[in-house]
Amino acid sequence: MAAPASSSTAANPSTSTSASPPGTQQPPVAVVTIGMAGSGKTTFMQRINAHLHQKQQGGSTSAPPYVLNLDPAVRSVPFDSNIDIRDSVNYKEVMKQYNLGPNGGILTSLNLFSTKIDQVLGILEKRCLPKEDGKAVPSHVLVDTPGQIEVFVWSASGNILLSSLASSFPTVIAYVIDTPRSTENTSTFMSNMLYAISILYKTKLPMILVFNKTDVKDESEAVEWMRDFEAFQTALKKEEEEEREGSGYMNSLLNSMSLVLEEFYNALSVVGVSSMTGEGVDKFFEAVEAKREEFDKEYRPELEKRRKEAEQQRAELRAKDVSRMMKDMQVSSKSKGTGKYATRPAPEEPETVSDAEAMDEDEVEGGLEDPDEDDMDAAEEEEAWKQSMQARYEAAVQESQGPAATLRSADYIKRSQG
Ligand SMILES: Nc1nc2c(ncn2[C@@H]2O[C@H](COP(=O)(O)OP(=O)(O)OP(=O)(O)O)[C@@H](O)[C@H]2O)c(=O)[nH]1
Ligand SMILES: [Mg+2]
Repeated sequence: MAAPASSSTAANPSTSTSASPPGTQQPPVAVVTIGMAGSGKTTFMQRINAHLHQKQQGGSTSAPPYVLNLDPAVRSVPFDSNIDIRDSVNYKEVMKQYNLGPNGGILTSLNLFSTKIDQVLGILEKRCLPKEDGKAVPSHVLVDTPGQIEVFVWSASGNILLSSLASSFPTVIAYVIDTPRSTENTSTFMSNMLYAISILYKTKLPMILVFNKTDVKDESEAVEWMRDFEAFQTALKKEEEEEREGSGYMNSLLNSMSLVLEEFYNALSVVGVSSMTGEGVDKFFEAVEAKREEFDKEYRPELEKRRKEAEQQRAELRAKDVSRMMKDMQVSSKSKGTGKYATRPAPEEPETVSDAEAMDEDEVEGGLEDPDEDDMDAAEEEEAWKQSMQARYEAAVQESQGPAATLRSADYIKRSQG
């Protein structure tokens, strides 16, 4: 069992003190299965779900896994899911209503679902994060995704769903590969690896390569091609000789790729699994625990850094907005006759002739004023006006942030006016 998470987000109370026994307070790991169509994601989900249920019945202190199905197009899922995209979005209706094809339908369904991400996260956090009462929480949140990888990984909604999940839970990608299919030849293998890299870089989450269907063909050849550059070159040469076709440029490309990919392979965990027989599932969970630690050590600080940067950018934007608004208000106040251009009240209309005479006298008395003194007054008044407007604006902004902030800004206004 891995050590408890070393750091946690605000939404993650794993570090809070609680009466529950140590070890049960770890937040669950979210395992997101991604992979090409038919690679066996759903069957794999079913297998790991069954494995965790079995463990739980065997006396594990964790609650059963929490399961999410994000594939809107699947007819039936062979496991009980706690949250199912199909409960909130009808894929066929979406296709009909928006006049879309299958991929557009999946994309739009995901988009519609991602608008509810706050509710989904709310439920997940309520059900899965450790609480003060020490009630058992699941050790894993399992997520199944549609086979159209590009629709899930490259869409804005996929990004929202993944990053939201990763902001609350340590999140690991299980990239499921159809082993017999992908080791058919070197170019299929390389294409699959390139796809995995692009997902690794896009999601920036720890990844486990799950070579599935090992009951048909085991993962040893694939692992050899990854770990031993020469073995891959040998396989490539063999294919070249067998085909005797002029695929020269492809081979040299594959050759150079295999050299470049060494770095990438080092970042990955690799396991061979048969979702059919259950072989290798224990190894998979060992890899998940290792990746959970990696997430806490490397990915979470990076996520925090990105979040802080985004917050700072927002603050800077807000500051710019304030100064632009202050300028706007000055301009509009000039045209409305307030501010520096209206330091004196407009003269009242005389009601009687004697009033008019008295006003004339006043004007003569005050007619010649010291220009410097006049400027000083205007500058001071402008400054006071600016301060008061700034205070009012800040008060308005803070008002939306709660009563305590409003009290503080009310004080400030009093002080700046008094
Ligand atoms: N022999 C064998 N077949 C498997 C294994 N895992 C999955 N399959 C088969 O592969 C086919 C596809 O499996 P799914 O689990 O539906 O694959 P998927 O990736 O969820 O498919 P999409 O969601 O449509 O992308 C099915 O016929 C499964 O029975 C395995 O470990 N061994
Ligand atoms: Mg599936």
